Amino acid sequence: MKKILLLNGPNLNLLGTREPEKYGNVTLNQIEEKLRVKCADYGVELVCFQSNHEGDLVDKIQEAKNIGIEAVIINPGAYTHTSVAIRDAFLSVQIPFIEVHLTNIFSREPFRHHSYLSDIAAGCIIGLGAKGYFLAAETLLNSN
Ligand code: CA2
Repeated sequence: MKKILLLNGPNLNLLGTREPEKYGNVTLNQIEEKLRVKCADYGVELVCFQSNHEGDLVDKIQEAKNIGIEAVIINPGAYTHTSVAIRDAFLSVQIPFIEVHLTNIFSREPFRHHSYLSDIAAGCIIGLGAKGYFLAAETLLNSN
């Protein structure tokens, strides 16, 4: 594994600044930096991208193929529950991805119980806070 893409969807740029009781008090920048260092320890480059716009996330997934990304860690935010476009992008590029959610979406409102991505994900890590991103990275870094 040489290159991993970390994707975060809408509102995750607010991490660590609002609703800490729900989403924790670590910022997205802090998560990205720690993950970058962890990946570098394994000689892997981590590419980070966050957007509040669905099409930007689709563009990044399409582009991933052309820049040699071998796996994706994604928290699609609210697009988890709505985005056929992000699902189709993953189906088209055929790059394995791990879906991460900070909160346990199954203990929240019923509309959060369905994900358009989970059935095509390599794995899902749900409800473990920011640790979920690190568990996803460790899994990829220790795979061949
Ligand atoms: O639990 C998760 O990681 C979610 O993907 C978070 C999304 C939510 O729509 C999904 O159902 C589950 C919401 C992200 C909002 O992020 C914020 C972070 C800090 C402050 C406010 C919002």
